[in-house]
Amino acid sequence: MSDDAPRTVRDAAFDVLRRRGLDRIFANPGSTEIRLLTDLPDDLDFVLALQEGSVVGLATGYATATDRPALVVLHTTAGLGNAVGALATARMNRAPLVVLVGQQDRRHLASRPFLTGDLDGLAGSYPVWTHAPARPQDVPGALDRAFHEASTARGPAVVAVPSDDWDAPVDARTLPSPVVVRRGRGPEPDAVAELAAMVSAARRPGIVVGADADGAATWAALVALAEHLGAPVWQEAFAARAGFPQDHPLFAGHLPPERAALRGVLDDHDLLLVVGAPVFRQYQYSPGELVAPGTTIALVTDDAEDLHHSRADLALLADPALTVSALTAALPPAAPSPPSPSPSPSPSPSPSREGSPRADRAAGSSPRAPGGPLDAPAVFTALAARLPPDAVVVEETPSSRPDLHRLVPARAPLGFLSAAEGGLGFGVPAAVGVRMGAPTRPVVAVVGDGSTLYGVQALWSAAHYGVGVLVLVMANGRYAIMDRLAADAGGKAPWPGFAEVDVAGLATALGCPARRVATHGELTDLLDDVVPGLAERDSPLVVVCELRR
Ligand SMILES: Cc1ncc(C[n+]2csc(CCOP(=O)(O)OP(=O)(O)O)c2C)c(N)n1
Ligand SMILES: [Mg+2]
Repeated sequence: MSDDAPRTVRDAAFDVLRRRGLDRIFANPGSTEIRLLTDLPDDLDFVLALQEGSVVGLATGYATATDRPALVVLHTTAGLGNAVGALATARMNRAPLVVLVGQQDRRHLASRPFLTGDLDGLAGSYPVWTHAPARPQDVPGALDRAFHEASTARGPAVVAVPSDDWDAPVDARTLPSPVVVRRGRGPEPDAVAELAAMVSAARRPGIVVGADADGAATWAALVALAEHLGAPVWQEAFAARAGFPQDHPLFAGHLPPERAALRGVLDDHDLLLVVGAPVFRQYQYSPGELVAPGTTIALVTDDAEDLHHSRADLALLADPALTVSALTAALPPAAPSPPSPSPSPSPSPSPSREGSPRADRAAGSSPRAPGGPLDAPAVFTALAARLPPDAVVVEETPSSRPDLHRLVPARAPLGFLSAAEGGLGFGVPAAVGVRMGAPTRPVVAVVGDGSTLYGVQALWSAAHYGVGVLVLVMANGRYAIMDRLAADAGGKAPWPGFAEVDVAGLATALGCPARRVATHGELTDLLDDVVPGLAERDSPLVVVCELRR
């Protein structure tokens, strides 16, 4: 060991963090992390959130926007326990996180002191890796491995570190982990040929894209393929991200999350090529097959979990962009007059079906009286008319999500983001984290009033750290979607509304500027004022849209 070797486990751990670009610590601190966090070196940023769901939500947004692992520090059982729902979302959203959880001092863990954490298994199977280093000297290597685990499996990797480990001397510089990792991602040529034969044989192929197709390279590859085939492109139901430019003429809308409707939308097609999505994401159960008999399904995904539970005739586990590009190159040249991109309103499905957004989009844009009351379509139409194409819309507005999909198309990669499994409390913190990670992109969170309350502390972080995110709160004073589900079930909901909750007041109390708008004119005036400056904003703004009740 040379003279300049790190002296302590803490020094060596910081070197690992620096080397891996984990230079921003999203945290809520406790006594078990004091030795780690006190006198943090200047080149490591600390970002406080006031509850662990928001800590992890911020980090998830940040990791998503930067496309790199983000670092989270949580406080033993209480911190990790509070964070579990958000860690599950990070896993489902494929957000790589290195999660360091503080533990009591090793030297008396056996006698179960105050703040001992029974951490093993606390987050269930949601982490991609969970580890308690055997010795203090193993901590730096464990953090390096957590970085690799999080990157490869795309989810949270959890390392529990006892509080006394940080001061222990290090005994070696060489970590038991690779310095550089290059992941093989491309498809096998034979597999591409097999897929190309299947696609060429199809009379009328359709394409379904999912959250794992979100990225510039995959979008470009899918546009080229869709145009080559003249095939319509649907977005998977309840997607966390957009897999295709939703203003493209071949975009056919969002698939319904239920089998009978799904069969109706897709029944024209003898082949479905699914890219970066499970086959198919369902919500409410309905009986029957996913697709009509005789429909062939090919799946291209780099997510083994999705692949393993997907119904498919052929599945390729490989990078979607590389595979789709290779597929297009392997297809015969397009016919001289291919089916041209369908003119508006929609390619194949009839306007009454899900999957034909543009007709509805047009309907939603009818002029509104300036003094007229607000409803969700009015808010989304006004927003869509003003948003620049590179805007990021973070969604958590359960009863009006379909309206948002119809009226606000994602026009750039990362143009749309939501929680993949529907756990509320993601929207506000994730939007703040996205804006931290993509500081030049306009970021708008569109959140229900109930949803806002699950992650409301993140507004303090946004205000404190000068994060210029716009949060549009759809204030209907209740859990509208839950009320609707209870009514559909033919019964009476026992939960009350919460119209007296003053979300703008809460935001202000957290140090976050807030406004209320109740008419169309108030909304459009405010959006005209705020949206053009979104890319440059350095403070958050909450706009509570008081919807007609
Ligand atoms: C953490 C969590 N708790 C509860 C739920 C169940 N849930 C789904 S939607 C919803 C109500 C959302 O209310 P709000 O954000 O006001 O949207 P609205 O339905 O009014 O559009 C609830 C409680 C959930 N998805 N996640
Ligand atoms: Mg509501």
